[in-house]
Amino acid sequence: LSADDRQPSAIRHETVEDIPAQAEAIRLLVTGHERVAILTHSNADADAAASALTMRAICTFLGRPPILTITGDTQVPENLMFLTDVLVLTSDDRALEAADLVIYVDCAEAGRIGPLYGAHEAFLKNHPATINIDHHVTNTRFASLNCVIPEAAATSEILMQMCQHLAMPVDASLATSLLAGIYGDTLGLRTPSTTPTTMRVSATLVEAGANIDMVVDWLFRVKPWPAVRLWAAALALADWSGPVIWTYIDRETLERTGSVPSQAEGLINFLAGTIGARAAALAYQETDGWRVSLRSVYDDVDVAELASTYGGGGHPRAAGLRLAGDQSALNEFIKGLGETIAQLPSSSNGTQN
Ligand SMILES: [Mn+2]
Repeated sequence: LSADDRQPSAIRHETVEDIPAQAEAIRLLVTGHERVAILTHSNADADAAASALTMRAICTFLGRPPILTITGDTQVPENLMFLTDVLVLTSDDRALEAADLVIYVDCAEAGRIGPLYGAHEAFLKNHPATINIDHHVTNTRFASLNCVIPEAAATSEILMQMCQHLAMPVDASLATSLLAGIYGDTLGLRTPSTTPTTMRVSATLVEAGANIDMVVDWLFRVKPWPAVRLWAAALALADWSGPVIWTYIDRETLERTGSVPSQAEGLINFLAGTIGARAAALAYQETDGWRVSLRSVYDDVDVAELASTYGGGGHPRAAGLRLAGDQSALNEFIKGLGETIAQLPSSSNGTQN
């Protein structure tokens, strides 16, 4: 496969060079409407939360304070509580259908907003004015205005550049949120997705007063005791399927350890660093099946492509999918995944991360 075959959508996405024109188009759309709703994905991470908060600040700056800023979750994860104004993120969607402009941030597809997509599917699908700002290469370009920049390491990286083009002041607390968004998606500027632009934008945020200590503490160091117990339980179940190292978190484990799925954040990257692994998988049990996260260790394993054969998506080295069924369905999927990856040729330039 050529690079183009592997990423057929890359050609028609936007680039960093498009940001000034995109910022202007977004300004016109926002000021041309009265009731803006901002949506980000469920299982909100730092980039999702920071992007939603920043988009809210942009709309407010443009004279259109949003009627609501929604994440599909019922509660904001504890480790994101340090973000200023994070509690404006709500799962209360009662006012959603009053919105005349709907803005999605950090969502590869509209359905990523979680269960509330199903609850408002007709409204969202047929909405005449929608904006989609994202950095996932698998983005389905579902909105009337799409700003999808896969070369950006985080949606927060795109939004900071938007703020600059809109001449919007970014104070220290918003800068801290944006830096948290970038640090969250790049593990502190350490992933291969980190570019010189990512670093320049981060530097600008530090100049604006972003608190690096606070971001690093809350994203990478501080954790509650139930998270430690969850890691212990999940690591005790870690196993191999060919060159894939994997584990799972079922509902019983969450109950016994008093933890929530977001507390497993970082676990899959920890597993993926195991010598001998070409990929890692972490499955979370949900009410009707499993949500499976995939990471690849080598450039020659494209987990976004593997995930897309199961209706999922993501980045070449970090992707996810949903699986119906019980433990045996998961075991069967993992067995097949191990066999598939074992058959992929190893490239000579594959480097272990
Ligand atoms: Mn992101």
